[in-house]
Amino acid sequence: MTDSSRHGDIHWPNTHFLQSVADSSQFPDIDLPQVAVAGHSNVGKSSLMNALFGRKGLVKTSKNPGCTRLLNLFDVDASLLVVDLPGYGYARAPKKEQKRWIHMIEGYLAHADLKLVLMLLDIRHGPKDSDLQLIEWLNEGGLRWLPVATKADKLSGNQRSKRLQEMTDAMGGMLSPIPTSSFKGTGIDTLRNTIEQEMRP
Ligand SMILES: Nc1nc2c(ncn2[C@@H]2O[C@H](COP(=O)(O)OP(=O)(O)OP(=O)(O)O)[C@@H](O)[C@H]2O)c(=O)[nH]1
Ligand SMILES: [Mg+2]
Repeated sequence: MTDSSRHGDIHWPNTHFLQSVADSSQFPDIDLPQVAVAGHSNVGKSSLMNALFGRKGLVKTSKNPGCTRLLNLFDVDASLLVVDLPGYGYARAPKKEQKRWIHMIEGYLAHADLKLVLMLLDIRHGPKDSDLQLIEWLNEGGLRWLPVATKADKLSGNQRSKRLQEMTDAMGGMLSPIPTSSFKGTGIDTLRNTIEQEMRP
């Protein structure tokens, strides 16, 4: 059985939660390729991970922004480490707390042995200034990132294509977001396959 057929369309069944860490210094010594899931608070990071894993409640989600406050590590088939990051840009969080989050996210991104950052953008609103700042920061650091549009179910087909083009243009025209809906399952297989391709040496 090849790697791609083992993972591919069967929802990464052997996924489990490893641990939560407050910063990169607490990171366990794990020799697996890492994928980080980044994006604005409430953009749908944790929901997208549940969809990718095919497991509804594995990653905690919430309609209140700021649900994920630590780095949560998930092991996929003992061959991939997926890291759920706290969302940034949650305006109502105390300033001190916001700074702590940004510090934690950038500290992790700078030090982790990352293969890929999934940059999640709400198909209706993104990219916001804070997203563009992070993208610039990732580009400067030479980190590989891929845009993923979330909540595609919120728009009709026509609006969706229009927004995807606008998002592509706003990010410099090089990468177009993969449209996804964690609710409907749209784009989830495509994203899973894309991640696997990116992990190949
Ligand atoms: N319509 C729709 N809503 C979604 C989708 N994915 C997530 N949501 C909703 O968006 C809200 C936030 O989802 P989360 O997955 O917790 O978002 P998050 O980015 O992890 O949020 P933080 O941990 O606070 O940064 C919840 O109310 C979800 O139900 C989607 O595909 N479609
Ligand atoms: Mg979350």
